[in-house]
Amino acid sequence: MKIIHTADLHLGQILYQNYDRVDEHIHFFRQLERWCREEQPDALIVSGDIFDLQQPSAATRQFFNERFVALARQNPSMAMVLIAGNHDSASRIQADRAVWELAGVHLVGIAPSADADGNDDDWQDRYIIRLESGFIVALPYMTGDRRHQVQALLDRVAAENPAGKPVVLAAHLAVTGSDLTGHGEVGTIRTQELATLGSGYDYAALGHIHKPQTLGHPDDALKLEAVTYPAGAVRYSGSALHVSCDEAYPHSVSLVNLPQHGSDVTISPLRIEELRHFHVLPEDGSACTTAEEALDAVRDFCETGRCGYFRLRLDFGTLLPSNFNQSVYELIAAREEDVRYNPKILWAGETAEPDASPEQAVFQVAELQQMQDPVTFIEKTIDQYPGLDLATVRAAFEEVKAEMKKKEEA
Ligand SMILES: [Mn+2]
Repeated sequence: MKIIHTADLHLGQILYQNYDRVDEHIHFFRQLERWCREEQPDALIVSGDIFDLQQPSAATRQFFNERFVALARQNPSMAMVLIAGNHDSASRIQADRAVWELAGVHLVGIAPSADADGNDDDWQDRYIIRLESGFIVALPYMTGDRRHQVQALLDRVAAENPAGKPVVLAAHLAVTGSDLTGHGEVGTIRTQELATLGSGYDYAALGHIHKPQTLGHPDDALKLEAVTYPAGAVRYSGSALHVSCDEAYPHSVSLVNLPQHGSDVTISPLRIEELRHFHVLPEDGSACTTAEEALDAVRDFCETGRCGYFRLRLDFGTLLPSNFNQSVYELIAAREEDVRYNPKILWAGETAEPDASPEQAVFQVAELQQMQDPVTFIEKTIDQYPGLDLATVRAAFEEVKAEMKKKEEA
């Protein structure tokens, strides 16, 4: 069995409130299509976070439809398995399942419930994809521990598999002990023990962590040659694009060869060439100490024909005029297709926190969804609103709340 494993496409992502990434995604899909054509895998697995938002725009949905229909047409014998990640709407992904089955694309959106009975075939069939070449157990993002359900699925596959075909598990989660470098949710990210994925698979095709890595083999993380592991290998393919500028390591999709159940697994990373790189200016690792110096660095970047995303590294003591960002946007205006600005400054110097980064999310999506009080949100993001008086905001919200209560009672 041969699979291509990718994850975390984040289709529809808008970066820095400003930049559409559709051309970068087109560039990614061209490479993916070429790899599928050349390698003729039995299956293409997308391990969650297909979309960046729960309700992607019509244009983003159209993009998804066109790209996956093109892949299906090009590779009629290749199965595709796509699971929902935490960024996706489980029910929306699930809702499209029946239509996509016609094209050989298996969408799995909704996770098994905690009380799903291990012996009821009906629920199990939603998560087991039976191919000529092997089995894929496809688990979308799960908010609770589902180890009993996962093991029940793997046990059922084992019972159906006297021929010893390879078994692949697809899932979207952060496994304890994985390398979260550059991941936007470090510090707040919830990890789960690998044991919750049960046993009986030959390869676990994971999504959620954007850095490519095979669990338990940190030295292999950025290798681009084929590496063979004993059965039971667990890998994050990594995201399709650099989702933030903290992810400046090479990205890849994983080509995986599984001869049979229980035998060694060979993983070959296929390096993704990105359309736009991420840069920090100045590129020599130093920090600018004046606004003029920073603007010169931007001008130099533009005039030397460089392209990609950039952010500036400034000394912590640097004073910036209030129209600084405006000046940067004016400098890059003539090259807006190629040069893109991340306005969050990287502050260098004694008071700067080494781990603080603008892409570091303050919340997990789930946390945000559960957040009831807007003041909680403002409190947690207070550093983004310089000059905002929290006491006044609190008082204003109290006033609104009181007013709404009055209306309800009326
Ligand atoms: Mn994710």
